[in-house]
Amino acid sequence: MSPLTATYLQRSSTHPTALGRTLLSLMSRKRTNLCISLDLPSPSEILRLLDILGPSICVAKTHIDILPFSGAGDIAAFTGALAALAAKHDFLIFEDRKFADIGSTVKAQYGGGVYRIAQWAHITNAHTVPGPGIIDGLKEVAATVAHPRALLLLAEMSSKGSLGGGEYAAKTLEMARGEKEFVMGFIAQGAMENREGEDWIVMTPGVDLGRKGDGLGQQYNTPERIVGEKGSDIIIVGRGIIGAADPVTTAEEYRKAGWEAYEKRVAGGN
Ligand code: 5BU
Repeated sequence: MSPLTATYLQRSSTHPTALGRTLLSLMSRKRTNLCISLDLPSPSEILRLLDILGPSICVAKTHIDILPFSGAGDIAAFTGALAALAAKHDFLIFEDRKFADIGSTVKAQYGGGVYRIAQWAHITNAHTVPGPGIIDGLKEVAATVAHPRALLLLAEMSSKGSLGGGEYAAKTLEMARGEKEFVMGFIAQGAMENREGEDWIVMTPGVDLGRKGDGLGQQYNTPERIVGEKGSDIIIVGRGIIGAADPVTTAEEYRKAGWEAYEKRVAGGN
């Protein structure tokens, strides 16, 4: 059955990556394909929001390097609290790091520095500009961590004038095909080609129920278009929710919109 018409539950028993199976299963259980993007300057505000938004989301996306930590102790306290919330509310953590260097350098960046991303982020992502060595470098670090880790490759970005998509996305797909146990899927604006036995989980940023853009190149589409028509699996929403007067009610609106688009899509295949 095609991943476009199979349910998340069906895919949760067959997905090639351990983390993909975990993710699809919790999405099905919680009835959510919403990833919240927590682009806020305050670690305590992020934790506060996550505790109330936790039931509505499948993934929490961070940009750890926009936070004003004063030392390694602060960072460890924050990532420890993130992990506790992920366990409490049953969601995964995705550090949107967008690695973009040679294998040897990304290995040091993913495993080391002050952030030690591989220790606490279930999922991270990478550009494919450097070629397949970037995947090898990240994979070596992931293999040293006790828990499953997965990578998303950036095939296509949401922003205006992006150089991704088209031939770039096709070449990115070829790179992923050699790495089915670590590469869980893609960041793209819609489904990628799935050959027999493949099941790429696609996460899509640039989602908003009202606005079309942000004046700085971001371009928005609705959950219906992204999940229903274009076949993506997970919507990533930032300012649409964290900028709203009532983030909990608004997150539920996005969760419902994303979920209904998914249900319609899988029903269409039967
Ligand atoms: P927004 O507030 O919903 O526009 O936030 C979108 C988030 O997704 C933000 O953290 C971006 O860094 C991230 N993003 C994106 O907008 N577009 C992309 O193609 C990729 C990431 Br990859």
